[in-house]
Amino acid sequence: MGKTIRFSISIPEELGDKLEELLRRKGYKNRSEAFRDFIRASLVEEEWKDSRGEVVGVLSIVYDHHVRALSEKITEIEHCNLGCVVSSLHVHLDEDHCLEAIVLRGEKEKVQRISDEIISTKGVILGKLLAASTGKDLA
Ligand code: NI
Repeated sequence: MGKTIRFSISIPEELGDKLEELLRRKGYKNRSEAFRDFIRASLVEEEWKDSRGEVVGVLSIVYDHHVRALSEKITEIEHCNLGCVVSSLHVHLDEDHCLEAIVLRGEKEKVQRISDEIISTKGVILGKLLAASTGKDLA
């Protein structure tokens, strides 16, 4: 980590009260840590808006493993995109349902396309792509 800088900011009192309440609810011990996280979250948001760069996403899906050939279809999509699928975690939730967390890394459009392909597969009940980061441009 580089040099640390200090600066002060001015905000309306009401907003300050809301900020304190938010930090308390989220369990932040100090404002600096919260602001570091807020800034990083904005940087990741920007990273995902730029389609040229490399992104990392975590796709979580819940599906019914009784749906015919679904597990095989998901595995097939993963195998067809080896360069982009970094890892996956499988959890047997109950007798019927499975959860998978799939880490995707690559060009945003490709990560999005793979994610959409998996989510839209018949039998996938819930799918959500979390915008993570390579961490490269985050201090
Ligand atoms: Ni399972």
